[in-house]
Amino acid sequence: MSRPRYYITTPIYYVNDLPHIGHAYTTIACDVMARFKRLDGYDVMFLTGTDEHGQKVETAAGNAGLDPRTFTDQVSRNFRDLLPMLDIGNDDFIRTTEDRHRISVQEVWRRLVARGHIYLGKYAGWYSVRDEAYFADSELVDGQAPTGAPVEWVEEPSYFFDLSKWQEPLLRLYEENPDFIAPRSRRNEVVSFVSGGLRDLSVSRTSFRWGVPVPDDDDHIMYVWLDALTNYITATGFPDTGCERYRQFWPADLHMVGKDIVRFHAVYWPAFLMAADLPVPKRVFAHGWWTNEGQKISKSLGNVIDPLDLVETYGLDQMRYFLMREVPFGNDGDFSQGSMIGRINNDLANDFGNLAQRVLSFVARHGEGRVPDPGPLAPPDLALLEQADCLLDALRKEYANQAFNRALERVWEVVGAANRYVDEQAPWQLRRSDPARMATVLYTLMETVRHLAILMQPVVPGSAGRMLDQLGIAADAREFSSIGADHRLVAGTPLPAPSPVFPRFRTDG
Ligand code: ME8
Repeated sequence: MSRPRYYITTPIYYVNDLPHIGHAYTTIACDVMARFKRLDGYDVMFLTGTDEHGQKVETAAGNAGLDPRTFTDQVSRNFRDLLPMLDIGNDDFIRTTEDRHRISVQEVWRRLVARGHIYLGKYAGWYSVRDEAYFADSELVDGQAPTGAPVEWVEEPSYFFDLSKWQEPLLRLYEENPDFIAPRSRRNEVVSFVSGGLRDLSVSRTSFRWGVPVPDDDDHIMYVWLDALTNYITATGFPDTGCERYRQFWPADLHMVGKDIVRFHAVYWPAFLMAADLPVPKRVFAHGWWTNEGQKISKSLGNVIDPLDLVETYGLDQMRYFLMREVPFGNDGDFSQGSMIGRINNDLANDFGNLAQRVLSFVARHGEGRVPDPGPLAPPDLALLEQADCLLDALRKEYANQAFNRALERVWEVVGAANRYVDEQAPWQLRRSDPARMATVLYTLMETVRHLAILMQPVVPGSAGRMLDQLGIAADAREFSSIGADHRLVAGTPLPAPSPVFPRFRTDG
C-alpha cells in the first residue's frame, strides 16, 4: 500500500545576507513538522533553498566586488552548510540559479502568456529593493515602504500580470478553504487586502540583468517574486507534470513563511497558479517575528543572532526546543538569554531529563540493568500508561495546526504526570518492602519515557534518540507505529548504562 504524501517548504532565502536566527527558525519549524509526518508514516518531501536573483542580490554582489554568479555560489553555500548543523533533514535544496529552475519559470511564463494573462505596458511607480516589491503612493508611510525600507521611483517598460482579474477567484479560494491561510489573524489581513481590490502586477524589469530572461523578449528580466515562488513546483519536476514527483507531491501541503511575505504566498502565488491552470497549494502558515532582548533584529543595530553561536552556547536540541516552545507558533517572540536558560533548566533538565535519568539510573542500580518485569498493573499504572498511549492523538491535532508550542505543552502534561507518579509511588521505598511492586512502577515509568522519547524526536532528534538508545529501543521501533500497548518494552531486555541527556545550563562557568 502506498504511503500518504506530505510536501512542506521553507521560503527560499535571499543570499544577500548571512543566515540568522530568523532563517533558522522557519527551517527548524519545517524540519519538526517534516519529522513528525515521517515518523507518522508519511512519505515526506521537505524543500528549502536560496533565492538568488533580483536587484537586491545583484547589488550585494557588486558591494562584495564579485560578479553575481561567483557571489551567489559562495553565499548560497552558507545556507546549505548550516542545514546539517541544525539537524535539518531536507530532501532537496533548490537554487533559483539552477537550469531546472530557469526552465520551470519560463514555462510558467509561457503558460500565462498562452492563457492571455500577460500584457506589455509601462510601469511608473515606487519600488523597494529591500522588499523586492512595488508600492502605490497611497501605501507609502512617510515616504518609505510600510516595512521602513527605502523606495525608488521606477519608470520603465514592463510586462504585467492581470492580477486585478483574480480578486473573485482568490476570495472564493479563501472562502472554500478556510485553512488555506493560517493563523486566523493573517487570513483576515489577506482577505481584507484582496477585498480592497487588486491592481495588475508588474512582472518584468528592464533596468537590471540578474534574473531569468522573459521568453522571446530578453530585454526583460522576470520579476524576482514570480521567479522565486515558482521554486516550489520546480522541485517537484515541473514542467514535467507527468513525472512521479510532481504527481505525488504537487500541490504542496504547506508553505511555511514568515509574516513578512504572506502576501506573496497567499495572493500572488495562488493567482499565478490559477492563471497558469495549475493546482494551488493547500496551506500557507505565516509565523511571527523574533526580536532580540526586545529589539528588532537588524544588521544596522548589530544584534543579529547567529544560530551557530546559540548551538555552541546552549546545544542544538536545546535551541530547537526553545524556539518551538517559547512562543505560540504564529505570534512574535523575543529571544533572551534568561528565557532560554529557564527553558533548558526547568523544562529539559528538571522535568524531562530528570524523569528519564531518575528512572534509568534506578533500574541500572537496583534492577540489574534490565527492563523490569511489569507484573500485574494497578490503577495508577494503567492511568499513566493510558495518558502516554493517548498522547499521539493529541499531538496529531496540534501538529495539524502547526501548534508546536501546544504540542509541547501536551507532552509536558504527561512529563508532569510521570514525575508526580514517581513521587507518589516512591520506588526507592519499595525496594525492600515490595520489590515486585517496585518493578511494576519502574516498568510503567520506562514505558512512559519510551512514549515521550518517541514523540519528542521531531523537536529534539539527537537527545530523544539517545534516550531511546538507553531504553534499548531498536532503530526500527522508533516510529509512531510503535506507540501504544502492542509494542511494550520486553521484560528482561538488557539496557546500556544510562547517562543524563539534558544537562543543566550553568552560568557559574
Ligand atoms: O523573503 N523572525 O527571503 P529572506 C522570524 N527570498 N523569521 C524571520 C526573521 C525574524 N526576525 N527574519 C527572517 C525572502 N525570517 C524571499 C522569500 S520565497 C519564494 C522567497 C525568516 O531571506 C522568515 O521565514 O528575506 C521570513 O519569511 C524569511 O526568513 C525571509 O527570508
